Amino acid sequence: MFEDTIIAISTPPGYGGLGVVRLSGQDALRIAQSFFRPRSSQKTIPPRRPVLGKIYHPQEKCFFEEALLTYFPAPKTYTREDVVEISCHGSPLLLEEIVRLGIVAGARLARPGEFTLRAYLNGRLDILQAEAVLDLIKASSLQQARISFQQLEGSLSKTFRAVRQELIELISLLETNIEFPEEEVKITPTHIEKVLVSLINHLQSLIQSYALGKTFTEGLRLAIIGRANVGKSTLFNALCGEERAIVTHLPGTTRDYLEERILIKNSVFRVVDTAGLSNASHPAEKEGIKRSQERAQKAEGLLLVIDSSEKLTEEDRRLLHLFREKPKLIILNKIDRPVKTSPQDIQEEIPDSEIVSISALQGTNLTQLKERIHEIFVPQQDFGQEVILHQRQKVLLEQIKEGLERTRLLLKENQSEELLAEEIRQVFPAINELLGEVRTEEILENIFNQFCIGK
Ligand SMILES: Nc1nc2c(ncn2[C@@H]2O[C@H](COP(=O)(O)OP(=O)(O)OP(=O)(O)O)[C@@H](O)[C@H]2O)c(=O)[nH]1
Ligand SMILES: [Mg+2]
Repeated sequence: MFEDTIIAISTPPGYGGLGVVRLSGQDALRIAQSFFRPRSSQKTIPPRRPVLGKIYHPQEKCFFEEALLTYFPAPKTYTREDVVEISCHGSPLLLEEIVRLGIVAGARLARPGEFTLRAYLNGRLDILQAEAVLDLIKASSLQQARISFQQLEGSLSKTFRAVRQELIELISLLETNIEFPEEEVKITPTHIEKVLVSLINHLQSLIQSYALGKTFTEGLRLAIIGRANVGKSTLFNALCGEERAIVTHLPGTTRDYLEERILIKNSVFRVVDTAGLSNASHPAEKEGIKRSQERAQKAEGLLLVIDSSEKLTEEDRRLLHLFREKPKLIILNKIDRPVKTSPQDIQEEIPDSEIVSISALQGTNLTQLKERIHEIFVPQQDFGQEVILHQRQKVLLEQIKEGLERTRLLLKENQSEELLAEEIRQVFPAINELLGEVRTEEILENIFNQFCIGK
């Protein structure tokens, strides 16, 4: 429990019909009563019931606002501490004056996210639920709100705890073998392999769901790359439905990247136009190319544009082989002209590549292109409630999965059970961090600094 009592305006800045000031901490009620006078003659404030009253200014000795006060005694509150909510007119001046009176009476101004931080530190929410609070406030689609709400109710925490439980069981299986080597109960490597594979698949599905999660939140980033003059900016404009980027017949037109949000079948994408990746001479062009490469690196998917009216160049080939780990759609552009590079030519270079032929200039096959974008970059499976919305979670899940894959390799090499168990133990810090059970200042700061004051 914390010594001090915090106070903040919990409604957004600006004028509104209503505004709410919230206090949390052991002195919440005493502090509120220093400036709040109930209308009726009642002496005590009943819990969880709004009480009508007036705000009194002790220094100016006057009443200046009418308000409703609700007192929520600990521990059944958002922060598990005593909480008082004062709702009055949504005037920034009045609300700030109430906060000031609270501070005079001994409260401290809350930092961003501090109410939720207390809820977390007092064990009311785990870290995944705290993240879900933020997601819910910032939800950019109803789908995201639905998922965040389920996660706030603990769905994701339950999933991750189950994963941890399975790991613990796996270790105890291995330990049974270590302790009773000659018993009948001996667990076979096939069985261990089965448990490992099922866990790895589950983790893989969680990791993949991040791409779906992104299309509900800020949008999945797709970088349009390709050598100069192949029609990247023309395609970018066609996808955005407006003339956003400058197009000329000269190579090296785009020098800085541009980004736009587009919606395909309810999924949000952030399409990035980049500078043509080629040998540039002008310093601005060089810098543009460097930034383009960084953008491509950061993107979740790539749209690689190739000019089908020209023969494949060395540069095209290099780009085809670049970023092999990223999902990529190859776009053969300018099919309104005689074709010199066909889908077959690309398949010969990279078998099984995803290709679509278009004319960005004339708008040919754009609908088909959008459908392919959706198919390739948005995972099509149904993840149910298990959708990851945070990179933090994805990175930790990847670490856990890698650890299990190493364990699987050791199993294949017929290594001892001790070694396998040891390898699995290595992933526990990651899963505990995922659940917020190891606290580092850095994680807490990263998460709670994204909150607004008053939440
Ligand atoms: N015929 C034809 N011309 C096209 C097509 N798409 C783009 N172009 C033309 O190709 C030229 C280059 O187009 P941009 O969109 O500027 O190409 P870019 O890849 O962005 O070029 P940089 O920014 O210099 O890397 C322009 O003259 C476009 O009009 C197409 O589908 N067909
Ligand atoms: Mg361009």
